[in-house]
Amino acid sequence: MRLWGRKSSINVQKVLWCLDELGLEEGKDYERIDAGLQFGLNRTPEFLTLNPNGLVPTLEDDGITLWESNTIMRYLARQHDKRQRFPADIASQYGSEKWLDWQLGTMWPVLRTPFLGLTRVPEAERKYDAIHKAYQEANQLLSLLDQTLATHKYCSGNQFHIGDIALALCVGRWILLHEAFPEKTGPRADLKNIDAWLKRLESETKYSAVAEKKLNIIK
Ligand SMILES: N[C@@H](CCC(=O)N[C@@H](CS)C(=O)NCC(=O)O)C(=O)O
Repeated sequence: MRLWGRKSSINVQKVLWCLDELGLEEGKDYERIDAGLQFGLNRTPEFLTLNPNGLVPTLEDDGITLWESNTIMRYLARQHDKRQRFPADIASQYGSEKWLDWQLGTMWPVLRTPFLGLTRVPEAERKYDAIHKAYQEANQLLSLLDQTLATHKYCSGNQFHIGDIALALCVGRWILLHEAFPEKTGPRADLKNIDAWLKRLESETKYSAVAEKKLNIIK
């Protein structure tokens, strides 16, 4: 198995965390090639035949080439979950699916404005009104997750699933953005169930191995 992608990417981190949960190790069970941002490689003709988007992560496994981080996690959970790390019952599985789509289709499109705006866009070009507005919208959206976590240990029930991986990495960036740029984001919502869920992820899963401790800011 070969994974293309730099470790600092949220979408690569999803796959790394998922591989870790499945007990698959870099160098033993899969090879990882740094690609994207400072490492380049993702626009080479070789890479574009694997992933015409020129984005990471991209996974090659047993003649199958996949891109889209959430799809890669779904594939890994179906194909490589020998120890039943992720529950396969229909309620847990589709509970997780729902949040995976929400993370990609609803949450990240909002959070990417402050994230890219404050970490990748040069300072002179930053649109601070849009950044502030989107961060406040992210507060509202995450209150929906917080409500679910009031009655569930994890996003799809009482067992950890790949939906939690996608969500937690978004939530981690939401926290770090406010820590690094409080005056630009405006207040961060106080969401106690999310706080408790993050602590649970730290103690019961491999979250800490991939979680960013500080924002990766490209000047
Ligand atoms: N929807 C895709 C998005 C992939 C994506 O945007 N990847 C970013 C990194 S998070 C990328 O490759 N950026 C170009 C680069 O790193 O050079 C997924 O979930 O995998």
